[in-house]
Amino acid sequence: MFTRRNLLQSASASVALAGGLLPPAANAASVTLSPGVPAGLDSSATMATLPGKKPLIKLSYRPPNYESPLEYFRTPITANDEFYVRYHLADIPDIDTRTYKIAVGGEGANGRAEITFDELKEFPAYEVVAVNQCSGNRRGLSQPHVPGVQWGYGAMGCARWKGARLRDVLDKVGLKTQAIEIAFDGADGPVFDKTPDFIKSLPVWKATDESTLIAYEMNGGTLPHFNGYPARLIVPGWTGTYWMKHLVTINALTRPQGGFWMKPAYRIPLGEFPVVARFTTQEDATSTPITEMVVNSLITSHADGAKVRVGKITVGGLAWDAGYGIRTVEASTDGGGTWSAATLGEDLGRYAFRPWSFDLTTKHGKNTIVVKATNRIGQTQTATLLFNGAGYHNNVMQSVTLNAG
Ligand SMILES: Nc1nc2c(c(=O)[nH]1)N[C@H]1C(S)=C(S)[C@@H](COP(=O)(O)O)O[C@H]1N2
Ligand SMILES: [Mo]
Repeated sequence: MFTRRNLLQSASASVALAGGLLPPAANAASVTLSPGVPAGLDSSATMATLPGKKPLIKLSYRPPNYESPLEYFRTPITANDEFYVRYHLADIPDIDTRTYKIAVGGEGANGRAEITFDELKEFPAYEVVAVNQCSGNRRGLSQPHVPGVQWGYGAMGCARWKGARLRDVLDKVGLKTQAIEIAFDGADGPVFDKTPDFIKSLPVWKATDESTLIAYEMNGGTLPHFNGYPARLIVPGWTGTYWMKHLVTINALTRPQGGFWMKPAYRIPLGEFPVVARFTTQEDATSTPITEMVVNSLITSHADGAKVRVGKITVGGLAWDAGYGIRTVEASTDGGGTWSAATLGEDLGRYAFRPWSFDLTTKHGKNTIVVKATNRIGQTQTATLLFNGAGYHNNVMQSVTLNAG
């Protein structure tokens, strides 16, 4: 069990290991679990099955946080029942589409509207294949460790989403010129009063992008309960935190949304990461909300330590970025000394997982393969972690060691 106490102990132990040179957010004195994460967080990952899902790696039960195992990433589309689940709040209602409504308004809107599920489906429908990745994917690999859900590699998935454009829905009420952000709330709520409700906002430019959807279909089926049934926001290119599930409220704002989940939560140090998309109305002197994903890749054909034969084998996996598009995936079998291009697979769109494969000849014993992706604007993965106190944006090049024999 991972209790508050041993989390604090492990945090102070890593402070000691690092000689106290940690950024303030990771200091033992300031370590608190995010309000959505209960004290009973389970550090020993176990496979568990939520209703309607295949087994996933359970990291916490209340709220439910379950990641997908490596085997579910052998295809560029993640099946609905294999898709990861991330919640901050434990009270997740069962929604009846006959009574479900989305309320649209706010002081930055010219009017108000209530949109029923049937009305949502009457808007022109659009589809996008897009990766939904939690900002904290791979947080559990952060050295030194940081508090929060200890995700491995599987807090991500890619699906074909279908729904109405958010901008068409906003057109129903009309935006005032003073509108700067659009804020979203879902039907889930906190179990304890002290946990702030999960409210997120987007800058108007991203909210009204043609690819930002309110989706009611995922891979041709309804959304699974745990992935936002009956409708959720799809924000291609941006991390999962903005992809509001069980969407029930949309408010146009003339001032920055001031809730906990916009600040201090989900922030990165200003200027640390090479991201293009800015959320200027939320920036302060030292931090910015996390926005778009950094370029990344994952070897999914083999787990680290897998047994393979001596001779020709094919290693494969996925690459993705914020939607600039993957230009190359390269692999190295000499620890990064020399790199060879992998073959890119099917292109399902610029926001999708891009499959790749790489042929190599193994020698008897240990064979280590490192992979890195580069996108069309020249961004690539880092060799070492760009540390931040929340464990976001981990795109360290991954390596696996295969045992040939
Ligand atoms: N209503 C609601 N929507 C939410 C959240 C939440 O806690 N409640 N978590 C967000 C976060 S942080 C992530 S990473 C994604 C995860 O989407 P998934 O659970 O469908 O995989 O949902 C987002 N939308
Ligand atoms: Mo997330």
